[in-house]
Amino acid sequence: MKTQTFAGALGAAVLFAVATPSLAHVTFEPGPAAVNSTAKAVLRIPHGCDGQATLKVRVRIPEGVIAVKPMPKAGWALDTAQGPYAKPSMLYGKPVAEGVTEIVWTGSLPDAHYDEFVFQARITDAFQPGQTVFFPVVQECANGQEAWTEIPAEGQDPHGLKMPAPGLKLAGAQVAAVKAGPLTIEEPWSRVTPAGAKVGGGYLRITNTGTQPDRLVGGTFPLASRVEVHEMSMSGDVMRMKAVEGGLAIKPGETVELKPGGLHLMFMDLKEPLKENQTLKGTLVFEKAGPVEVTYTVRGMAGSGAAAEHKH
Ligand SMILES: [Cu+2]
Repeated sequence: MKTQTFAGALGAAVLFAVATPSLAHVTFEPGPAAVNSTAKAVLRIPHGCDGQATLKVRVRIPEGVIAVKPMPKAGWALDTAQGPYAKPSMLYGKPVAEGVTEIVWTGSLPDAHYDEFVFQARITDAFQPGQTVFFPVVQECANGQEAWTEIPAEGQDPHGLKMPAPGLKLAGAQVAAVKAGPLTIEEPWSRVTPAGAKVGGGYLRITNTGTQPDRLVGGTFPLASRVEVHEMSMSGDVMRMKAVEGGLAIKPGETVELKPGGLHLMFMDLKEPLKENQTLKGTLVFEKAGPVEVTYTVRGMAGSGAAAEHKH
């Protein structure tokens, strides 16, 4: 079925990809991916090989990535190579010793066009949170190839590479819950903001394990002039947000979740945009528990919670 092995394609690519002008790279669309979870990978092919149409897109699956399912594409033949993994992984309590090692889409994509190739894959704990998983990709054209197969060494800046393999960035490690007296604060996060945006959102969970109520009355955020607690409310048919008067009550035994589309913190007068994977230390101020330091992780637009943005 296949005309050439991946290794053969790589060898040939060394000969062909010499005088390729530097163009937009083959990359993955940013999206949520994490250790021990299934990621949807959307590979973006922005151009052909030196003006020629792309006839094949080959994606090599790295060790530690299992349960791969490519999405069929109209007009493209889909083929996979299967093989044993160097090290079996556990999936739902069962060892998985083999699976897809390469995906090949065969069709035609003119150089002037752009397209996306999709697969889902489970990222095992062979990877660390915060790491990038690189998938070497070869574009084959009638008379040449583009081999996006360079993987940066640890600590090396991938921007220095000529033909970098596209990578899926894994979410960082979960920050441990913060305790402040009877209050537990979990998973503080924020979201990337577009350039020029004046406000950002802050999300987290607060649980009151004590016997007395407390109130979240404010906080600080390093890039904002002030922090407000907002709630959403309907005004006619329009969802609006407004500051919670007198602070947010956290009753004994209650967990209050601040999330997109609901109660949230609003970081006002942002001095600069929030960037993906940034971590920012801020504080929450409670009436009784006082100020508590929390670290926000900035997630991408597709980050968890984006789906909750729809209006109820
Ligand atoms: Cu708001």
